Amino acid sequence: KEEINELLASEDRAVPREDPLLMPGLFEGKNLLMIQFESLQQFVIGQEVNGQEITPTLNRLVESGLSFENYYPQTAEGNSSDAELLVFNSLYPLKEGSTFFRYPMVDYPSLAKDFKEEGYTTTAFHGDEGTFWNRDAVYPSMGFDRYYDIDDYEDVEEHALGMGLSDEAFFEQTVNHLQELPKPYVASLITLTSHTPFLIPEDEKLINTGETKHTSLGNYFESIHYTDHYLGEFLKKLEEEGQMEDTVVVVYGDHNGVFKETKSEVEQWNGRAITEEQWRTDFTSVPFIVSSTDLKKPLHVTDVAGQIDTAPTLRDWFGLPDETTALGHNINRFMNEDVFLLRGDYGERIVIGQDRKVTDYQPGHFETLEVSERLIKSNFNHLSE
Ligand code: GP9
Repeated sequence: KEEINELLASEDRAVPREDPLLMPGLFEGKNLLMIQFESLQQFVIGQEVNGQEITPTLNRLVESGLSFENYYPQTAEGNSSDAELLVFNSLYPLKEGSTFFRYPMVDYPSLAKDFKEEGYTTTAFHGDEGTFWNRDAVYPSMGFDRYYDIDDYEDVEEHALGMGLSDEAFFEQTVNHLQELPKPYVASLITLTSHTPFLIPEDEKLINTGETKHTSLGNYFESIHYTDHYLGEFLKKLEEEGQMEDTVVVVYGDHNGVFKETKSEVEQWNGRAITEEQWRTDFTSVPFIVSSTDLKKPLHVTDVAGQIDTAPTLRDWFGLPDETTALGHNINRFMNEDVFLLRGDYGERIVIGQDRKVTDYQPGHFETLEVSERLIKSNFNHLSE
């Protein structure tokens, strides 16, 4: 433990803020809905294609809530499951393979467990097989009482789309499951339809992407718009049921969906050339948006943050004790001077500073992640049956 603490201290690059972003404990006792939006990237937020908003629902949430513009994914070979690992446990993923498969039953320092201690119901929802990414084995270790996977949803064949259940059916039926949960609850919803290769059937497309139609980028826009639309319907339903007063909604992207191969299409769409550095800083961040009736005015944060910072920050906003191990920083009270990024697709370590410039770039460098591996291994004492 001492060794880990020393390593953590040597990696500390945070500076205290003069004032917290939000009043600590502002959301105490509220339900928390965490929505992990498949392949969602920041560069589509507030943007249009062929004269139409790509993400109208998310744009409205940004206009009324708190949003980060420079929140970076730090996932590795475990892709979406690494995002869950990072966000809920403030641990970096392992450098090789999937953490969820290699360490399914360790005592994760999970946010869900802290909520449970406060009497919350903890539940996860996803429209894929329970075994995918070993989630059915890992979720209990992360403190989730119940995992609703595709087998818990109805008319699955009729609503199959892409890798599993369509997000339309997922959101529609999850509303009913949420109604049954004892409150307060923390619920993790993992969306699926906007997964590569982003193919939405012609009769289910909800946007005409004009000149980008039938390109990789156009397909990406169509599938992001699809999920954004049904997220909007979902939120509307919760609103009608009067659930929003007591619920904080957090939407974040898990990892990138548009990679450098598609850079020329992105350049054509937004009409300007993009340098390598601009690509790394401006086209690899993912949204992190918080919506709550407790937020009386919009707050748009440009500080650099990573998925690793999510759990300690949420603990502060929900007034949970600050005793759980976290490799990230509480962004409510500290600012990162820089953030380590691990990109699974190129295996590179990128450091982006507060000035949003790349301060360090090392292909295939994973040294900082050793801290996580040691931390996870040290938890083997707590292996359950
Ligand atoms: C699978 C889904 C997608 O259940 O979460 O995972 P990904 O392929 O993006 O890691």
